[in-house]
Amino acid sequence: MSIIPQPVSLQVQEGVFVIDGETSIRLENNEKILKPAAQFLNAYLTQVAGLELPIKNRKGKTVSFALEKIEEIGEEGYLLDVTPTGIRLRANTKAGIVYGIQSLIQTLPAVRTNAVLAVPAMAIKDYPRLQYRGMHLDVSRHFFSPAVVKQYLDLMASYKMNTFHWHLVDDQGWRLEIKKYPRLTSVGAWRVDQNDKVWSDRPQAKEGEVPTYGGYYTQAQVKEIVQYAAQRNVTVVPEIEMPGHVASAIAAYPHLSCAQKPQLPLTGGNYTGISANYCPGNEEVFTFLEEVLTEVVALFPGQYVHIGGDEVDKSGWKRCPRCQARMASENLKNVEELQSYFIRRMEKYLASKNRRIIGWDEILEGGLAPQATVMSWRGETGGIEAAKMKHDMIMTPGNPVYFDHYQAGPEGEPLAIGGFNTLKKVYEYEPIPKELTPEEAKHVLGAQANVWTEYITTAEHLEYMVLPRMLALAEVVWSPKESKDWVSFNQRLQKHFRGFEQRGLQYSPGNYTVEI
Ligand code: TNX
Repeated sequence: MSIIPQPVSLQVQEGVFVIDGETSIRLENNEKILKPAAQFLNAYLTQVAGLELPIKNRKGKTVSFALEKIEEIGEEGYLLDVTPTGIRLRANTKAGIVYGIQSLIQTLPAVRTNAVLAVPAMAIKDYPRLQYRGMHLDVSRHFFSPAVVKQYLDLMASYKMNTFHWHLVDDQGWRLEIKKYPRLTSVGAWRVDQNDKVWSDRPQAKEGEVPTYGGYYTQAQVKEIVQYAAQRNVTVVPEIEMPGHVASAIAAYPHLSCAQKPQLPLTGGNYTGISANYCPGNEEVFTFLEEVLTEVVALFPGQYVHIGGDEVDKSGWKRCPRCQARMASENLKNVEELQSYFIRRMEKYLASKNRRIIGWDEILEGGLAPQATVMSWRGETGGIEAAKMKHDMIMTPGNPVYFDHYQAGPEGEPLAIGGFNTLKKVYEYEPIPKELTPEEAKHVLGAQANVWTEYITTAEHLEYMVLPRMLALAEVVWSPKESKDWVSFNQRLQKHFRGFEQRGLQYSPGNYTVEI
């Protein structure tokens, strides 16, 4: 059996169960909840075998689903029993059923064939180690269509990753339709670089240059994607960057920056300085963001909104009279505290909408907002500090879970941002730091890989950066720590590689062999 991530327990037994035209799906209870899961399985069977199993309460050859109270497997776990006479899948929730189906699917062909669908008899008991199993995607530096996003979600879901961090805002493009502020997408989603293949160091467009590259998601598309994700037990966390990394918003609405000057069109370049930041001295900025966030929370039902907070060049705030006035009136000692003031106001606003914030670890500087969850990217230090302060946190250290970094080479590899995160390094990653007491460790919600796309321009390149490293991360966050086994993982990986080939998915094949 080549299931990834490795289940908590799996016993292979004698014989097989054959799924064929005589097989039906039986919903033992909770029909309304379980029917979409049955349809999900059917969609796969149709794809690989042209089969659609009737969903009815028939005896005989059945794949049966039931929701039951089963203490030991928790919210997302499942029990999957395959015998020569039938398949039975049980869980506490629909999420568990969907994960059981994903494991079942991994025993079936990857593409349409004439092969008999023979599932080996087995008993699986399975549940995740960590509750936050994330994949991030930067759609600002390069835009990826809704179809590509859905494929990304499919890949995530196949490996039981449950949180999609959608980096919708950055300097190089605002990608989310906001009805109240149409220029965010009519202006902020487009840039001038004719050559969108590589990261450019050129922040300024020339007078008269015309934006031609970009794109954005309409609210209708976002709703569909959020629903698509939910069917696969994936929660979408939108990231609305602030107060920095927002040259796109400033290009659309220049009055939101301290300089308040009209901007040249956007480029794909690397932005610094006040033309990339909101002005924390300006009340209009807060009104703007509250109105934007009102539309955001209406689109994304998950509990979290990511408010960014990373890499803000705050030097301009020192020279901005309104920022100085704000600091005086709020009794703020420095610009770090000014950023903290900004984030706290946003946290308060989002709390009034029943949402919690996540921010990059810079939000620790100048004082952490009271309920904030910290995403630790500059190593693990920020995350450790947050956990010690009894704040939830998510581990996303650049080393080893930035998937925009090289995984092999660099010879023969596509141009990447630097760093060297091999498959083995990802596999060996341990997200719970030794420095934490068991009580503090409870604040480690999980881990996430970040995929920044300065150099990633196509769906194929994106697949290549994510496959197979995401599979290693999936095993890190799902499987019991004690069952980690690099050799077994590599053996199981081979079947997944064949599946990627059959589906025409790009992946990095050789990066691990040198290290075994
Ligand atoms: C830093 S990671 C950034 C991103 C870049 C990335 C490149 C983080 C919170 N900010 O804006 O894309 O480095 O690896």
